[in-house]
Amino acid sequence: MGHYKSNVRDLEFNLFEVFGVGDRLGTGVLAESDEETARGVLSELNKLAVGPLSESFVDADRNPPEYDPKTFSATLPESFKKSYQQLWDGEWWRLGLTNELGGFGLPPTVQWAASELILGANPALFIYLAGPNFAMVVHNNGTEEQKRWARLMIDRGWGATMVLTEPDAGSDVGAGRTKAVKQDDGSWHIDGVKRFITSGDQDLTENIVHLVLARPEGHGPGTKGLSLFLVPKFHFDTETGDLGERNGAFVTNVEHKMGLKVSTTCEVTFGQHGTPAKGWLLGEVHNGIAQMFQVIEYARMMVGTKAIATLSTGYLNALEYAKERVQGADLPNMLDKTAPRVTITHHPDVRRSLMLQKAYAEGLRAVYLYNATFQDQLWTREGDEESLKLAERVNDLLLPIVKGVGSERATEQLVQSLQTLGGSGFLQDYPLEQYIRDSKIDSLYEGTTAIQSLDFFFRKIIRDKGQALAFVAGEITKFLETDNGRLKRERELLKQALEDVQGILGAMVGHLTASQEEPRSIYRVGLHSVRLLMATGDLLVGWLLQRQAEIALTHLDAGVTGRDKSFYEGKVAVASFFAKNVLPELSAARKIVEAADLDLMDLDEAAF
Ligand code: ST9
Ligand code: FAD
Repeated sequence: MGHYKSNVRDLEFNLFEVFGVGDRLGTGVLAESDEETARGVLSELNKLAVGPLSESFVDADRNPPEYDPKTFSATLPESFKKSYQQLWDGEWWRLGLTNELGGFGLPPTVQWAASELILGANPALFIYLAGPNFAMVVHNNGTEEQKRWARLMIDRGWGATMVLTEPDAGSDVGAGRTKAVKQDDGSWHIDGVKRFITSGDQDLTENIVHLVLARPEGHGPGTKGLSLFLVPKFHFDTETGDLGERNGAFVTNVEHKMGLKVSTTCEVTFGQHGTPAKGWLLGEVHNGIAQMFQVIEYARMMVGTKAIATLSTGYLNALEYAKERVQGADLPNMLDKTAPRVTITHHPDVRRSLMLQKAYAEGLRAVYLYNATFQDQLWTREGDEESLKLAERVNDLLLPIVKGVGSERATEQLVQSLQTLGGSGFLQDYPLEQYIRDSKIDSLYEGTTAIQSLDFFFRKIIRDKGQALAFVAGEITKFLETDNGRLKRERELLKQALEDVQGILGAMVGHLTASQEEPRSIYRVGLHSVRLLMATGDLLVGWLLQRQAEIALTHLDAGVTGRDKSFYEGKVAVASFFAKNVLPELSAARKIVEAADLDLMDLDEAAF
């Protein structure tokens, strides 16, 4: 058996029982798919994920890519290339594409549910599949000529990268210095050094198209002065796609990393090795940062889903181990040295930890799929302009939660999954240590958690005038109003949690307003923005787990038996546990934010 433990049952429960995705299928752009198609996709992909895709997970970690500075090239391990080929041959790269570009005609909810299987089995495989999806962005923004290039990218299976970061421009993308100089033939010469570029080189695909942010000469500072250029590794015949000369974008280093080693992280040097790095302005318009954010939004959702996928397989591995491992006596018998030894699932602390892992794994899965329901609406374009605008806003609001909270909770809870295995968890015989190493990156790239929290507060709440947040809060309130006499205590706790998050937000808005008089007051926002992000994440997890529990109760009332009974009982238990053990912590968070002071900002750096 491979390392990967998927949870297709929970994916299907979310899709078809909680979010009613089946109702959308069969019409418009989804005309070709029905519930059976969607279930079939999950089932087929699951076979691949637990089998061939996860097979190279360990080998590719122990035998990471090799870099040859003489040829500026990176070579991936054979085992990994085999897994990639299977994914490619199965045409799974079509999953995220629109019908026009050869997609399967499935909505984003199903796409992301299916993606979880790849991301949990072997995340780097998914990341190397970026070509077709990035081609879609090229297609959506490109000139007629560039639309043809997008098709070549798809048809010929080229790789693609997103190129923003530089040594002095990480979170602060606008500090980028790479420049672009216009040529007489309409192309541009790119000049500069980018770092940390994922998939910058590999030997899986014949060509790579880099999507590069660079500053055209004479353009202003910051992100608004950046434009997006298409810079291929090899020039190509724009009719046939046949490869020509090498372009001047060279990988000049591949980083040695803590985890996710098979995903190459490259320094890419443009135009500094005797060959110009020719690029073409995307869509012939200077709108680089907005265009790049179309890629970033997809990638942030991907990163959050990756983290949650890893958390889920981590939990299921821990659970399997705990059910087998016999150690110690049951607590009531602790004084009886002859008492029978029990499996560790009998120990209260192990139960507590497993249930918390389950709560975040399943609750955050529900959060990312809830987010994807709004992407579904944008995908099908159903509803009037106003409801589409709202869907866009809510999607924007939820992305930093999926990315920021998903990655932080995954890191935290995967450490607990490892803990469940005791000393064995520390060994490479089990996948937990690699899960932790491979998923730590998720809170760093695509905008660190601090950046997600600032995006959440300033852009997604304040700039939005709280409209998207009010909608989600309204949905929670509606749920609370449909009291059916069950899980009463849990609902009360959820109501309190909603009030607490509103209290945290109210206090932060107060700090922001006060900054008009006293500019330093804005530090109070910065000191607590991550707390707000995490608290909102807990609120959403608590709410969605309770929504799931309601559905589970109706099945239990109807007398389901066997594995279904256990599944639904688990849903009720986890919602109740989370409400009683985690949601009350939001009241403390609220008190902390309400009492925010500036002591930390006043402190001399030397005192740290
Ligand atoms: C990276 C890559 O880390 C990591 C992994 C890559 C993996 C790629 C592979 C993907 C997988 C694909 C696979 C598909 C396979 C499918 C197969 C299926 C089987 N939303 O606030 P301002 C825009 S890459 C939208 O003033 P500053 C907006 O245009 C590196 N747009 O910002 C705005 O203008 P306006 C990632 C946004 O102060 C403009 O920016 N690096 C948003 O100038 C300026 O906004 C980072 O993420 C948004 N949320 O700059 C950097 N925010 O206001 C993190 C901004 O007029 N740093 N815009 O609308 C930040 O995000 C900073 O906040 C900053 C600040 C750079 C935006
Ligand atoms: P910094 O920006 O220097 O941040 C350091 C610390 O300061 C962080 O904790 C951060 O949260 C905090 N901080 C910084 N600014 C603020 C602020 N304003 N408010 C509060 N806190 C702040 N980039 C690409 O362009 N393409 C890629 O494909 C890509 N892939 C990557 C793959 C890997 C493995 C890695 C490690 C990085 C990758 N990156 C990529 C770069 C990645 O997006 C950046 O590392 C990330 O955005 C953070 O930038 P930085 O590392 O320079 O950290």
